[in-house]
Amino acid sequence: MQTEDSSSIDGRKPPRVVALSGGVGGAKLALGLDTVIRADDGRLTVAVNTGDDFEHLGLHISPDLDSVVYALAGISDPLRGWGRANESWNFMRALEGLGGEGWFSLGDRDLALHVERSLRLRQGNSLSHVTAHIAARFNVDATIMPVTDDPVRTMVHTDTGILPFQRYFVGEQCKPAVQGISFAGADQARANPALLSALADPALDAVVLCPSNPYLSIDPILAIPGVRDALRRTTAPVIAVSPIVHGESLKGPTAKIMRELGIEVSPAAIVSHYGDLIDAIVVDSQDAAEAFEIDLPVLATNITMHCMADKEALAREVLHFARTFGASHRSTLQECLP
Ligand code: FO1
Repeated sequence: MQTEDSSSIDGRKPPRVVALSGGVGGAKLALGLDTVIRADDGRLTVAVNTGDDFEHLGLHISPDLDSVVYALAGISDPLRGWGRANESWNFMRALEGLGGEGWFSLGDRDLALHVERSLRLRQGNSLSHVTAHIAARFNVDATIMPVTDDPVRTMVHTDTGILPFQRYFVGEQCKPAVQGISFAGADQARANPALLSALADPALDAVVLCPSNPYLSIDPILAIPGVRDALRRTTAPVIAVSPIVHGESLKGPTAKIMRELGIEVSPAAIVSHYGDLIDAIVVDSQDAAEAFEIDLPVLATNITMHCMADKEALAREVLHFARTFGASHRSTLQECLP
């Protein structure tokens, strides 16, 4: 069992970290973690939500995987967060000129990735394999993997009916009121064995739940059989970074969805949503006064990542936080597991 003195975070030995992430918001922290961990010769594994994936124009689109890959490759669009920087839109214009579907925008450079991925999948390669190939082509060091190679599709139950995720998110701009969320295929999906083995690694230093939407982006990961159990059994501290700051979302519709589902919009509600899966939470300094409501170790710091320095600073703080309480807290929990 690890002790604080032998911890590998803060440069004593190369840190090993697993991050669970959705798309744009999670990718920001994943980039900070990657930069900090690489500087220490450590190893980052990012397991990414695939509930947003869909077939579009005959192509397999994996938006969250792509947001993470592009971010870690340093080529993501800095304003949109999704897709590539310096993008051109000739394909979309040409498609619309033909009367084709224009509601989901595929940039020319981005399109190349979807074509190549779809081809490789059709040739029988797994999504993990194809993702690893793409990440390598972009010189990404971190291991980026889909949480499963099997199809899982997030379905948003709204006041206007049940919508596939991208129809709700992009097509309807998240306007319909959410009444529930389900993950088609999750029950039958097999968790990525590489994720399970990374979580079972006794040398793992931390598991970070990125500040992605817990309901739309992290829950589809947790819905895959075996993932919750692996999180409960990992010897590393599991730390969530709050997606809520001062009653609003860091990014996207998290706060809106919480309100629609009748959930108080606060970091404390995020803690109760994750329940016994997490050992600690990182909240924004603006929510520091709420820490007393949370029955877990809380770090209050600046979690709004506006620039690269913010991303790295938050990553450093999360990893330091993991070291300061992690090992002893986790070993106590392990003694309680059957
Ligand atoms: N988001 C949008 O709001 N509009 C789009 O047209 C759009 C296209 C798109 C294409 C490729 C891709 O990888 C992502 C794209 N996204 C778009 C983002 C994506 O829908 C969401 O950010 C995620 O699914 C939520 O995490």
